[in-house]
Amino acid sequence: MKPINDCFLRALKREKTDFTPVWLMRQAGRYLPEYCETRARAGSFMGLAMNPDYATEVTLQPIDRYGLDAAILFSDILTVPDAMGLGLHFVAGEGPVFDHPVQSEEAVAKLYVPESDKELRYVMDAVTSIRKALNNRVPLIGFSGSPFTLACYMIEGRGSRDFRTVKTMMYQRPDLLERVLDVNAKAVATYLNAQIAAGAQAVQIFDTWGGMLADGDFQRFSLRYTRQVLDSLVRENEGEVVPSIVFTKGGGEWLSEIAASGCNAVGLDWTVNMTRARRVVEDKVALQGNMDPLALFGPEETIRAEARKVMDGFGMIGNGGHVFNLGHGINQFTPIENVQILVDEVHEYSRRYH
Ligand code: 1CP
Repeated sequence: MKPINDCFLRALKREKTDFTPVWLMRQAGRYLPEYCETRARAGSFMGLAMNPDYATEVTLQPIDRYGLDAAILFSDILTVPDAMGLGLHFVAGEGPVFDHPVQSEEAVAKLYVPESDKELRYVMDAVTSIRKALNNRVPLIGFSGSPFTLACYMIEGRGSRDFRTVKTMMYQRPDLLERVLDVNAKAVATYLNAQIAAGAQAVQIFDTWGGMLADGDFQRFSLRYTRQVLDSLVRENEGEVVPSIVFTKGGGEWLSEIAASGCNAVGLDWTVNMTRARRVVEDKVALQGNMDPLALFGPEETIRAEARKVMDGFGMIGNGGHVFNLGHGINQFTPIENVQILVDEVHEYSRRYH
C-alpha cells in the first residue's frame, strides 16, 4: 500500500513531487529528550533495540515531533555481527564492543549468515510493529551496514580512529578479509530482503568507513561487496518499487562508480558539492544529503541559509530526485528546536523547485 505522504519514495524514483522530502540520519537518538526517557525505561541500548514495542516508540518520536517525510527502523548496523555470535555489548562512554572479534583464520571460518526468522527475528518483528503504528503516514526505511563497514567493527572488535587491525589484515591477508566480506554480503542481502518482506519500503546501506580506503581498495574491498548486496535485493514488494540508497561517508571521489552500482540513490556527506555531484551522476540516480550536521549548532538564519545552499545546489533542472538529509548522523548535542527550523525551511523553500 502507498503511504499517504509518498514524497520520499517518489523522490528516490526521481518522480515529480510538490516539495523536497526530508529525513535525518540517526533521527531517533540521544538529542531527543523523549528518546532518552524511553531508553532509560529500556535499561540499555540493546534492551531498546530488541524490544519491538520500544523500538516502535522511538522510531515514531521524531516523526511525531517534526513531521519528517520518512521513518527509519530503530536498530543498529551491529545487530548482524551480534547475530553471528560475536557478542555485542555497549560500554558506557566507549560505544559498542564485541567479546569475540574476528582476528584469526579460525574465527573467519566460523562466520555464518544469520537467519532472519531466528537470531534476527526481533528486527523483523520491529519492522512489522512500526509499519502498523505508522499506519501508512510516511514510508519506513530499513537499513544495514555495508559488508565492509560491518567487517571494520567485527575485526577491530570496537570503533576505532584508524581501524589499524582491519587494515593490517587487508595488507597481510587480503584473502581472509575477502572471506569475511563474502559472508557479510550474503548476510546483509538476506537481512535487507527479510526487512523488505516484513514491510520496509526503502533500504539504505551505510558504508560509514568505506571512505578511509585508498582508491582501488575502496572498489575492491567495499564497493564490490555493496554491489553484490544490491544485485541480490528484492526490487519490488506488494506491487511497489523498493528503492535502495547507498551512503558512503568520504565517498565523494567515487560518486560515478557508486551511482553505477545498481542503487536508486546515492547519499552524500557534507564535504561534497551538490551541484557537481548532480553533474557527475547525471540522471542515473537520485541524491540524498548533505547539510553539515554541525550547521544545526548555528543561529536560525544560518541554519536556513545552509539548508537553502543545499537545495539551490541541487537546483531546478529536471523533475525531482533530491532527498534532503544531513551529511552524516545528527549530533547528540543538537538543540532540538533547530531541527524544526530545518525541517520547516526544507518544506517551505523547496516548493519553488517543484
Ligand atoms: O545508547 C544509545 O542510545 C547509543 C546511541 C546509538 C543509537 C541511537 C547507537 C549505538 N546506535 C543507535 C541507532 C542507530 N544506529 C540507527 C537507528 C536510528 C536512526 O537512524 O534514527 C542507525 C541507522 C544506526 C547506524 C549505525 N550504527 C552506523 C551507521 C551510521 C553512521 O552513523 O555512520 C554505525 C557506524 C553504527 C555503530 C554504532 N552504534 C552505536 C554507536 C555509538 C555506534 C558508533 C560506534 C563508533 O564507531 O564509534
